[in-house]
Amino acid sequence: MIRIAIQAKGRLNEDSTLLLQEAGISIEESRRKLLTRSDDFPLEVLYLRDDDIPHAVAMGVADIGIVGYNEVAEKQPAVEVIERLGFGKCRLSLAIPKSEEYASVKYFNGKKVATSYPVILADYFKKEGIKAEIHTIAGSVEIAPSVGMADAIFDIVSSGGTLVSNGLKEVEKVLFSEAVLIAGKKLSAEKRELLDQLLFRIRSVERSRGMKYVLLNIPCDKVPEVARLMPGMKSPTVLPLAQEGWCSVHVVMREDELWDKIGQLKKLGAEDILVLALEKMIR
Ligand code: PRT
Ligand code: ZN
Repeated sequence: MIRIAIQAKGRLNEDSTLLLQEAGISIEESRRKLLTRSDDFPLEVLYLRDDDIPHAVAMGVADIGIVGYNEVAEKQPAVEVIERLGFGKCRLSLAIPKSEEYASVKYFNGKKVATSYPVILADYFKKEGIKAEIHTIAGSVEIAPSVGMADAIFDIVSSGGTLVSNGLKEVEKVLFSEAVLIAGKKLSAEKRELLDQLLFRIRSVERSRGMKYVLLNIPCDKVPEVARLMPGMKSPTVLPLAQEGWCSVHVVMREDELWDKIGQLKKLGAEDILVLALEKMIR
């Protein structure tokens, strides 16, 4: 049995649950408690606040966890970062009132900066040789300058909308973050084995992200050119159509590359291009 800690409520909860589900591990919503067992994998899910996850994993209360990298960087728990998970993307940035002039990070010398991430910020200022006052607050960091509590803030930014609506501008991007899978450093051999199985499944899901299964019809004499354009995983699957001289080509490819290639495919005479969702790529 392996125990994973995920966020109980908040921005990472839905994507964390979805990732487990896509990896074939279902947790019934109706049975959701603080601790829930999955029916189809020897896994328990512990629902916690994101702030508590790094420590819970370091202490062995949970064996593994899904949490924002920003929390790991701030709390510096004794855990291993096993895998970046590609969701919950954001950055930790310095922001100042938009009317202020800004030339370089030296701006922050002698300034008072409000944040919930004092460790990361102190590290950054030290590296940059800046002497500033760090004022730690738990929430609503973005209003600190307008109420006279600080000159600047250091906070999480994703779209930037919150900064704009508080009359602030982003001037330094300090740390890029996304959800990560973390693990305790002293897992038993049995738990390691389960972690490896879980990781194998997660990677198969991740590999299929942004990938599509594409089918198209093409005159058979054009197949070699299509194969050059879209090599697929090994090479495309080619099947004859009932209509003589025509073939069906099947290939797995990145969706963003597909749009670049549609024009060339059309020129080669491709017809009836079908783009299907891909759930998993197991290697
Ligand atoms: O209750 P609990 O303590 O578990 O949750 P929480 O409220 O502390 O965290 P939550 O759910 O807000 O965020 C969890 C994790 O999501 C964070 O630790 C980050 O790793 C990640 N994440 C991704 C974000 C954002 N994007 C984000 N935009 N966390 C917070 N924000 C906030 C930010 O603080 C700011 O107030 O959203 C605002 C900025 O958003 P924009 O889009 O206006 O720039
Ligand atoms: Zn939190």
